[in-house]
Amino acid sequence: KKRTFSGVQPTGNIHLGNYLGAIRNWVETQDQYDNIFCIVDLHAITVPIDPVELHANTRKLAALYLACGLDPKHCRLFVQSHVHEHAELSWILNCFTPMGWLNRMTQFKSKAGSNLDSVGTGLYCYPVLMACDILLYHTNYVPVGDDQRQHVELTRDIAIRFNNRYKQQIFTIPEAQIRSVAARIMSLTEPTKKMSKSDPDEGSRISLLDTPKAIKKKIGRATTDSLRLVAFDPERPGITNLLSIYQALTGRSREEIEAEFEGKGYGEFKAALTDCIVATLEPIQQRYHEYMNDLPMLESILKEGADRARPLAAETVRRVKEVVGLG
Ligand code: AQP
Repeated sequence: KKRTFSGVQPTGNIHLGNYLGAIRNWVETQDQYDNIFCIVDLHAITVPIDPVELHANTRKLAALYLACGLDPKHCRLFVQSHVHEHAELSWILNCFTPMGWLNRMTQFKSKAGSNLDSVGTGLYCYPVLMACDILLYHTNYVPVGDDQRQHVELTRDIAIRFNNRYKQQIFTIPEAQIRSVAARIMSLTEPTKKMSKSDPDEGSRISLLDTPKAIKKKIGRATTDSLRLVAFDPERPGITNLLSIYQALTGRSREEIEAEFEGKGYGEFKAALTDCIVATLEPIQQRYHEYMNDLPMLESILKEGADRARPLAAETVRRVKEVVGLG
């Protein structure tokens, strides 16, 4: 079987963008691949984060992975910092990655802004750590949202450069797997920005743990426009974003959806969208609480996942150190 690797940062409550752009796709194809899914806590410390919150978020995210349908029988599911080879390979590959390549990464530019005196160098080197996550496991496919396309390209470039330098196929060259629907869910309040966990405005995203009341309120307040026409239109990012969420959740085509709401107003569409989101999230939330009520079981799933991932990572690091001349 081909191998997939992907992860989410435990930086807060995961949202519909993370679910539709990434996790749901992992669940759908988990029978087809040899899967490795990680909670990337080393990535989470590239920005300031409270230690108690980080620890709790890591368990919550594990419970959400399982609640969304990831099955430990079909995947190695673990916490990145439990397999120390991620950090070890990261130092080595940092030494091989030109700064010019990292200077082009748009995520660093948008997250660091003009605060170069205060952001840590970890934020700058974040894409190299992500490359290590992927390359450690000879990953073939990386199922991610559209915002991660550039980082997967960089991973390929690093792998090719390293293989060429040592004239050996040390790393497998991975490919990004990005769906055409819901690859980039936008903020509900500012639909030209992507929906993000770190947006200070709670109203900008639907968290997977939001109550039906909160969902109704957020969708009700979501930015649209004055045209009152329920149709996909790149010139109208607000309504198009809401329609894309509806499309992803219902699996219907754009034409079917536009026909369904022909002659109807935004109120009617928003009510249907709210019902659809609530119906999707209710069973996930129920299972989430069941997992959170059995933390020892959750810990044992994560331990087993790390124990099954570590030998693969250790073998890659062993080969890398050998060709580099370390040890
Ligand atoms: N808005 C989005 N639409 C579709 N996919 C998305 N993803 C993130 N936002 C969207 C995908 O979710 C996976 C995990 O993302 P992450 O936690 O590693 O970090 P991120 O991309 O930086 O996501 P956030 O929510 O914006 O987190 P913060 O605010 O903490 O940085 C990835 O596959 C990503 O593509």
